[in-house]
Amino acid sequence: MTAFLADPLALKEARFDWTRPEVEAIHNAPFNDLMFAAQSLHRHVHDPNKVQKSRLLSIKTGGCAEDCGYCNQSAHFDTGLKASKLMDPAVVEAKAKQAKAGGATRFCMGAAWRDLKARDEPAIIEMIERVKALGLETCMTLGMLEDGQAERLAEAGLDFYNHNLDTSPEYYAKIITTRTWQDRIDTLARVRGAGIQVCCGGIIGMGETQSDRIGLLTELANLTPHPESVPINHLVDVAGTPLSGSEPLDGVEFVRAIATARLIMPQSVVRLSAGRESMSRELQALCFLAGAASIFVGDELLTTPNPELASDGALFETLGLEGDEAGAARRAQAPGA
Ligand code: SAM
Ligand code: DTB
Ligand code: SF4
Repeated sequence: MTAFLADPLALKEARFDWTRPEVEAIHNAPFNDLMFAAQSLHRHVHDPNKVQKSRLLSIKTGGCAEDCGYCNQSAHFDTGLKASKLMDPAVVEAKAKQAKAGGATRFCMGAAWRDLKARDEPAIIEMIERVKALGLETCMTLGMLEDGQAERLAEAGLDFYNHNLDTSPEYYAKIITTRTWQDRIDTLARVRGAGIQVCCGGIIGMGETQSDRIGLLTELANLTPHPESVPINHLVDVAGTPLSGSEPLDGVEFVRAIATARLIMPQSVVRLSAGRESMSRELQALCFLAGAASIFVGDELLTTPNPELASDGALFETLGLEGDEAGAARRAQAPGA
């Protein structure tokens, strides 16, 4: 057995110098060893029966200038999606209230933008203030940020900014050509510099190799400090996008990615994000066992379907899971508080 898995609790001290062969040794360990280690570390650092319910809202849909090969919202592909303008902050607040009433403790707002424009900042700031005032943990994903913008979002009270690395550095250029890997790193540095917590993960099931998945996980784990939040998405297949028709990833391989993320970023909240609509209950249960501690609830992600609230309620009941109100309250305080 790889030495890392023989003593998983030793991994609770975060490291930022992971090599690919080390991450590969964890990822490809015998499945039972990997799962036992991931769950052992998970329950040592996190509450094993708490899974946060998060809710997404598309605050500006479609017509995006970027060409991310997986995305329903890119103007480069004909997916039949109806584009819309930036939502009114009062409408966003009403949606956030509904989300809270449905049990969500985190509200994630996403805009189909390449970057945040100065003219949209006042509305964005008002959204953050209104949602924050409801007592929800707030997250936004608005594309690239310039100097000064992250500071203004932080001042408005934003808890998290989501900006994903998406895939390995080698596979990246096959998925997106309109912005570089370095652009993403620069935006992440601005978010971190402004004191906003970082939400950064990726998508798997895009036809990448196992080595790409290990590469993505290694890059995430070498961000210093680690992202506080690590969404692991499975590709949602959208007809009309270049990645439509990709072979869905084997479930065991998906769970290995979650368990590896859990072990190499011990304090982070690993989130089982997009793609649950096509996962069995048993596969999702394995993801929780591997250390996933959040899901998106509600019947829509940003623009694609997600399981009904009632079926997730039944899943929580079957597995004896509870929401994570205390964790959300803690994370909604300023970082380091
Ligand atoms: N436009 C902004 C950006 O890309 O930075 C924010 C919104 S974008 C939809 C946020 C993330 O959602 C992407 O980085 C990607 O990881 C994820 N995503 C988008 N479409 C997806 C799909 N079809 N399946 C899985 N994840 C997807
Ligand atoms: C993330 O990593 N997953 C969420 C969130 N960040 C913004 C987005 C998933 C989008 C799935 C495709 C859609 O519904 O358009
Ligand atoms: Fe635009 Fe974001 Fe979709 Fe890329 S992922 S096309 S940046 S909305």
